[in-house]
Amino acid sequence: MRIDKNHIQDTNQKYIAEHNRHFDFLSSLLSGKGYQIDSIIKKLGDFQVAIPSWALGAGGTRFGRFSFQGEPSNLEQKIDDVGVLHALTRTAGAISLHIPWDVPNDYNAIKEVANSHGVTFDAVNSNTFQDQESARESYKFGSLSNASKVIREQAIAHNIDVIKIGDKLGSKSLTVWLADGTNFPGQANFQTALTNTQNSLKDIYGELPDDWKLFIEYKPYEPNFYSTVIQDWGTSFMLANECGDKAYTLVDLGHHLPNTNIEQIVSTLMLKGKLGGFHFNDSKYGDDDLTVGSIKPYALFLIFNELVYGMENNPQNPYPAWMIDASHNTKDPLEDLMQSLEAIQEAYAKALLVDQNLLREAQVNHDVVKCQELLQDAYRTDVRPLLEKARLNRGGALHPINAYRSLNIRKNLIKDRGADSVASGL
Ligand SMILES: [Mn+2]
Repeated sequence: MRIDKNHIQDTNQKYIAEHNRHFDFLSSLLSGKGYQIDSIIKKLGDFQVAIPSWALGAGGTRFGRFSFQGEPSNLEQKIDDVGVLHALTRTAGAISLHIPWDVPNDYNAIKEVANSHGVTFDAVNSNTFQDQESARESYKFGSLSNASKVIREQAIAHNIDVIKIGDKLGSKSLTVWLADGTNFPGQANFQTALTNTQNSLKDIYGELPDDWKLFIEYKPYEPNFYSTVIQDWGTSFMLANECGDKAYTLVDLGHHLPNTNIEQIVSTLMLKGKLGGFHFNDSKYGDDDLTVGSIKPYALFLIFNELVYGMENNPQNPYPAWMIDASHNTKDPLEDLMQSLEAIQEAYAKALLVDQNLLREAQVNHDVVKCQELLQDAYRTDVRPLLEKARLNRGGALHPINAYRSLNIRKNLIKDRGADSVASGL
């Protein structure tokens, strides 16, 4: 499945006059306020978000999974789906693989497929939260933290394998998320579990190529409900510091208790040069994995406000890796991902409109009202014409979801792959 660029241009014809009207209005408004429109549009175009291989099929809950037709059943098809997203949005230029499901049979062939779509390989993800068929030891009671040395060694070896697979594809980072924890008080010794985790991570870190990064994800609960070994950003930060310069904290928006001030966490990590990566999603209650920006778009904007500030003022922090980590139980996964990409770009564009100099001045003057006005003035601006322009400049669709529908892409995927094609790794 490959989209002809001319077909995308054809779908744009219907919207171009309207786009031009909206863009001219917004750009004269923003130029009048002193904004550099071209620079904002370039930043939006440069902002690429990795798509996780596990988000291309229908997700599910422990109560059931309702398959979406025409899902990608192998790695090549998953990359093709990311290619579709990238062709339409021009902002999905990378894929993040999950091992063991995405091990290539033919590395060169897979690299060629990705290359033909302009898609690169972002962070590779290990999986020690479930047992694989061939596994000798079980992760039922944990992996890197397990009280059993043999089990820890199996989990360490798996992570090292994942690094080797990623290295052959051109990935430059490994993301580790652990399900390790306990369901009941007294089930495990907290200090032993943390020490084991630290030592296991150091062993993995020791195998990283020089130009790689290790991302350590955290989560307060689920699948375990009493304790999680890496429960919060502080624990992840501490472990990253213990490992060394190439280890960083990864923030997943859904991995926080309700009402956590995530923008403050982002700010602290960037100040300390330890924000390595980001998993975008949205939630109402917990790790809901909903479409980015669907529940709390203002919170997303505030997070981007800190990211923009950090990217401009914290040279000690490397450019973070951006990735979506969501699950699609009811929507067409590709449409859902396009909505997420749009929400991310929108929050980023609005954050770029915050006048940091005026904000600093208002903060110093303790003008609380002015501080809020500055943030909300940016937030209330309809920036969608800027996003459209960024896509248009790069050959993308003015309205990706409309183009996806009018080009009958899902219908074609079903025709190619069959109605009952199910994505692996979910
Ligand atoms: Mn995640």
